[in-house]
Amino acid sequence: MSKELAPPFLLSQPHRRYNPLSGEWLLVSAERTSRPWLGDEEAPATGDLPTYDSSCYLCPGNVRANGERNPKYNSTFVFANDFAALQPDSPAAAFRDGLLRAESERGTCLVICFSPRHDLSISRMNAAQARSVVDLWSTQSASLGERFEWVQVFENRGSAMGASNPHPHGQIWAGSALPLEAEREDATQRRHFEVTGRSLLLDYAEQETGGPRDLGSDDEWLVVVPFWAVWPFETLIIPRRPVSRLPDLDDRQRDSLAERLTQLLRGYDGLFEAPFPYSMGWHQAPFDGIERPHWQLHAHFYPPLLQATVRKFMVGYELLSEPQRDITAEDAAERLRSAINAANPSAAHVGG
Ligand code: H2U
Ligand code: ZN
Repeated sequence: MSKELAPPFLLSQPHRRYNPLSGEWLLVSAERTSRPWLGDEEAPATGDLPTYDSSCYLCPGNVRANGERNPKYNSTFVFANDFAALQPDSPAAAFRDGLLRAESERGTCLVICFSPRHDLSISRMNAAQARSVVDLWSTQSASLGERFEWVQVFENRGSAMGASNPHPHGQIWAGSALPLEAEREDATQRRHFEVTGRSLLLDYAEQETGGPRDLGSDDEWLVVVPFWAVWPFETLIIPRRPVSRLPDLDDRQRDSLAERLTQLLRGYDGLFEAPFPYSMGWHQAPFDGIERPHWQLHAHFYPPLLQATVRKFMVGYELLSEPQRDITAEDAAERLRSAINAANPSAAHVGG
C-alpha cells in the first residue's frame, strides 16, 4: 500500500516541512548530495572486534579509570559514570540578576553495558540478547524515576558520534529539571491532546503505517523515517498502543521491540557495509507523579552519515536559521528499507 501526503511537485523542489513534535520547521533541498565534497572524510568503521579486549574499560574483569574493577558480568552491567555530568548531592541554589539566571541541578549519570562481549553491538544480538537491553533500559528507568523527574536513556555509537569505546554500551542521565527537548515535546503533545483528545504520536503512527516512510511495523511498533527527519537516515520508533514510559511496556511489546530494533540496526549496518554510527535515545514522560496521557513513549535515532565516509554537518544555515537536509525522507526510507530487507533475509519483507 502506498500513501502520498503531498503533491510530488512540492516534494521534489526545495520546500519546508513541519515537525509537530518539536514545533519546528526544516528545509528540504533534495539532490544536493551530487555537489562535490572535498572536505574531511570519516574513517570507515571496521566491524572486526575481538570478543574481549584487555584495554577496554567496559569488558568484564577490567579496571576502569577510577581504579575500580568491573565484575565478571555475564549479561548486562551498570555503574555510576566515573566522570558524571550531574551529581545527586549538589546543594540547591539559584541566582538571578537582571537577565542573568542560574540554578543548581541535581542528578546522576550511569553507564550501562549491553553485553559482556566487546563485539556484540545490538545489531548483532539475537532476540533474547536484545530483549535484555530493553529490560535494562526499563528497570533502570523505573529506579531512577523514583528519585528524578527526567530520565534520559541514550546511546552514542561510533566515534563519529563521540562514543569513546566500541564496547556495546549506553548511558542514562537523570535530572531534577525538565530539559529543553522534554519541555518542547511535552507542550506539543499536550496541545494536540487538548485540541483533539488523541495522542499526537499515535495519530502520526496511524497516518504513516504502510506509507512510503514505513520501515516495517508490526502490531506493537512503528519504525519510520519521520516526514520531518533532519538527519539523513533519522528514524523514529513508536509503540502503537498508548504507553508513556519504558517500564510500562509489557512482555509482548518488549519482545517485539527487540526484534524491530535488531532488524533496523542490521539494516543500518548494511547501508554502508560498516558499523553505522548514531545517537539514539528514548523520550519517556517525566517521572513526576503527574498523569500525562498526552505523552507517548518513543525513540529517536539520529545517525550523522550521508554517505559511507561523509557526514552531515549541522553548521551555517542549520545553526543560524533552521535545519536543512539533502535527501528526502522518502528516498532515505527507500534505501534503508532495501538495506533492512537485505540484512534480514529470513524476516517478512517490508513494503512501503
Ligand atoms: P560514551 O562512549 O558515550 O562517551 O560513554 C562512555 C562513558 O563512560 C563516558 O561518559 C565513562 C565516560 O565518562 N567512563 C567511565 O565512567 N569510566 C571509565 O573508566 C572510562 C569512561
Ligand atoms: Zn570491551
